[in-house]
Amino acid sequence: MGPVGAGKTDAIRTLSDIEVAGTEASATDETTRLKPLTTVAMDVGVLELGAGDKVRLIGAPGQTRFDFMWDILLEQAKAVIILVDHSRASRLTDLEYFVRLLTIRLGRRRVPLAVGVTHVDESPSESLSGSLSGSLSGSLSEYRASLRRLQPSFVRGIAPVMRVDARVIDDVRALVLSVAAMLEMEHRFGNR
Ligand SMILES: Nc1nc2c(ncn2[C@@H]2O[C@H](COP(=O)(O)OP(=O)(O)O)[C@@H](O)[C@H]2O)c(=O)[nH]1
Ligand SMILES: [Mg+2]
Repeated sequence: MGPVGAGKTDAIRTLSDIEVAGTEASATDETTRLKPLTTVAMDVGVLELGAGDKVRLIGAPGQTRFDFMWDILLEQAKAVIILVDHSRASRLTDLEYFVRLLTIRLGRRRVPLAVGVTHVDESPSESLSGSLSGSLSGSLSEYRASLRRLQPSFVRGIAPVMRVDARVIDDVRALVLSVAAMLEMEHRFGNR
């Protein structure tokens, strides 16, 4: 999940072992100004883990008029990843919006969550690397602080916050494997 332009479609394209069943179409509403093509329904990809295991990658629709689909997708979701566009002034409100939405829609369910911070390269003044004041852990910590403040009840364990470029396979793989690892731990050790 994540706001329009955060990199959901690209992340799934980057990682999927099958051709992504994309649903890109011309935007006709408020997103037209943001980009000419937008995700109107959802993106579906598959990551093969070997031994027949697969991770199905679903990019949730970014437009609010498709909100109803989120309940259907979340019902089957084993884990959730939120992508946040670091170049947007509203980046913290964006994260909070999705955390609140998930809190309401997941109800009593608990799932692993990971947060991927994208478009860092496009925000030089806010760069996550470089000067001390804008150091990697420094800027990522504003997202972590936001999560601590919200204390989302649906999150199982602690949600990792990682810098990712949706076009870079190693970045996206690390993000997906972080939630896969949490699921693996739970599967093996339960709540111990
Ligand atoms: N510069 C830069 N571009 C990115 C990054 N992540 C994604 N993009 C680009 O941002 C654009 C929007 O991504 P898209 O996957 O369509 O976003 P969606 O609306 O969330 O599906 C695409 O052109 C991506 O290639 C990043 O970390 N840096
Ligand atoms: Mg998209």
